Amino acid sequence: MNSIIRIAVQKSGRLSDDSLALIKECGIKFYNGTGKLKSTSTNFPIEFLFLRDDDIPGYVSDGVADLGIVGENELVEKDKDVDILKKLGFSKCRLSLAIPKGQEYTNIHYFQGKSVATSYPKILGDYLSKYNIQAEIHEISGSVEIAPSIGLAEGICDIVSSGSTLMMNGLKEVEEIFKSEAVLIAHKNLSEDKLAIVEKLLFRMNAVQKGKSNKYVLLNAPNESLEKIIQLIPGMRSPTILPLAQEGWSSVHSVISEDQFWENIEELRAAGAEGILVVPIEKMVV
Ligand code: PRT
Ligand code: ZN
Repeated sequence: MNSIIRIAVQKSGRLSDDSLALIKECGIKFYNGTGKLKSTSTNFPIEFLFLRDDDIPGYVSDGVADLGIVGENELVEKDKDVDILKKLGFSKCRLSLAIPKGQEYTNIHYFQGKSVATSYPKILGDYLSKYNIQAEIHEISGSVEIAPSIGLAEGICDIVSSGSTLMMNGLKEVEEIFKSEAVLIAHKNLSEDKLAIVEKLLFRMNAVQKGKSNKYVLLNAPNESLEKIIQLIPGMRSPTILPLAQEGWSSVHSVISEDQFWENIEELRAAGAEGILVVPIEKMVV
């Protein structure tokens, strides 16, 4: 029988859209109608399990799923033994300690003897014990941010992204204890057959990620500044140079990371580059 791998993705929530978009960008076709718990791709040997994110680390460590996409915060909290294959760059957030806005805060010793509400008792407990702080940890599964205002706890430890939930609840962030993003995880000891499929999937994911972080740049430049411009946008092997119809000018085509582009743009213009076009790249294999 031909091998197939099984990947666990969040059924509905903050990870779902980006997880499925990434898989689609890898050219993998599948149907995920609402309410479906399982689906199989029509053009790649992969099967999907749609689950709550809390269950994904456990399914992957047990081997019910071979792969999973989950937030690092959830993975570390669940403390399951799996391999992290790749950081995926989406669902970025941080796990932070917060206290009522009016309270004065100096350092982590503020929490000595205090009560803190959280859905992440393990990560918080490990962090506090690193600083030898004894605090009472109240584990609650949701709406952590209202705990101080209803008298359940003196502080909270919760996921923060924009910070607006904390602000709306009269809280201020005082310590960042963990940075998180979505990761691709794998069951330990996958068979050779399954590993070969995982390799193919990783190859595609890398091509998609590389494409996203790079741009195709086209610009016009006077021939005397070509040397300088080639230094600024060296490209994959080297840029393509094509003569313009106008004497003494060339069109330069190259690939550059988006960050690098913004860093070099002033120098490119100073060197005489004009008519600069920046075009997205769908996939990139180097
Ligand atoms: O139903 P299921 O159990 O699958 O989902 P869930 O409700 O447990 O998780 P979900 O979908 O809310 O989040 C999934 C993952 O997304 C988390 O484990 C994080 O890795 C990541 N993530 C990224 C976030 C946020 N950003 C986020 N902002 N998870 C939660 N939040 C919440 C946070 O709990 C707080 O209530 O958003 C609020 C804070 O946001 P800001 O922007 O106001 O600071
Ligand atoms: Zn959850």
